[in-house]
Formats: sequence, C-alpha cells, structure tokens
Amino acid sequence: MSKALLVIDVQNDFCPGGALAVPGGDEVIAPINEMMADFETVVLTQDWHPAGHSSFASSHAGKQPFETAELDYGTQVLWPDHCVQNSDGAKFHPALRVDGDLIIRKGFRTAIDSYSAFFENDQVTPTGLEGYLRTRGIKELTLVGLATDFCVAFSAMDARRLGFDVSVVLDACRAIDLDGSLETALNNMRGRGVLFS
Ligand code: VGL
Ligand code: ZN
Repeated sequence: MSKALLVIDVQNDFCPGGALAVPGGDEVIAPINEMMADFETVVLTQDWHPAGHSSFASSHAGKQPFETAELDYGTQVLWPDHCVQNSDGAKFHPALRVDGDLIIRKGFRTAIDSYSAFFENDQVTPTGLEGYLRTRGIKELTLVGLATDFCVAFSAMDARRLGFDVSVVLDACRAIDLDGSLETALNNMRGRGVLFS
C-alpha cells in the first residue's frame, strides 16, 4: 500500500515519429504495462504545453531547438514545439495501458517549464503530487518513462528532496542525451540516493 509507480510522459511526441522523439522511446511501453500490475497506486504524467510555450525555440526569435535561453527562473533548454495541449502528440502512446489512479499534467503555464512531476522549473511552484502521495500514505516511488535525463531525473531528484524512497528502472526509461545530459543526470540521481534497478 505504501508504494507507487510513477509513469513519466509516455506520449506520442516523445516516441519515434513524434516532435521530440526520444531514441527507442516506445520500447519502454511493454515493460511499463507489465509493471503496472504490481502497484496498487499508479500515477501517470503528461507534458501539457499551451501553444507558444516559453520552452519552445519557436517562441524565441533567432533561437533553434536545443539551444538555451535565460528565462526568469534560469537557463532553459529550448525544444521543438511538443506536447501541445489536446494535440495528437500530447496523447499517451496508444499502446500504453492508461489505467492509472491519477494523471498529472505539467508545463501548462506559458512562462515556466516543468520537467519534474513535483515542482515546475522554478523549483518552488508545486504540482500537487506531493500532497496526493502523502495523503495516500505512499513512501516509496518507482519511476519509469521518458526522458531519463530530463523529466524522469528531475522527478526523481525532487522526490528524494521530499524524503521519498526512490528507484528508477532504467530498462523502462530512455534518454534524450543532449551534450552528456544522461551521464550528468545519472550522477546527480546517484548522489541524491536514487536507486537504480
Ligand atoms: C521532456 C523535454 C521537454 C521530458 C519534456 O519529458 O523529459 N523533455 N519536455
Ligand atoms: Zn516539455
């Protein structure tokens, strides 16, 4: 009863053919579908941006995807337009079992991105997930999904900061790996006491 599975951003735009395709992104689906049966509580997240979101390169004159920009809360990687609210790209991949207890949508404020399922990228604006998990008595989290080095890692780091026990199942995650971001993310998670399985 005290364990939850957190399924991060298994959406069309992060799978092959999508706007921000993660290499092998769809390979996480089969293992995740199997794991769902082992957890009483399953939470899914969905990246959910308004058109013209500040994390899109297209919102910044002269910027290309994968460059960075300085926003009010710090340096932000700029992405191709992706996971626009109500678009096909924002839908869960059709092969994913979507029988979770809760779906958290994040990144819906134009001026601020949200990689983590717990806090937006300013590190202070909460999504409400912490309260949901605590009031359900959950202490241990298992994380899977996309992308290892962005939304999975940021969620895992925040979960540790909040005092949850956290493990990441790397076989059920895939990375974007931008300029060594995967290695950095793995080191950061390890340093915060995230377990890998
Ligand atoms: C993600 C980049 C932009 C992710 C979301 O799900 O890891 N990455 N938006
Ligand atoms: Zn996004």
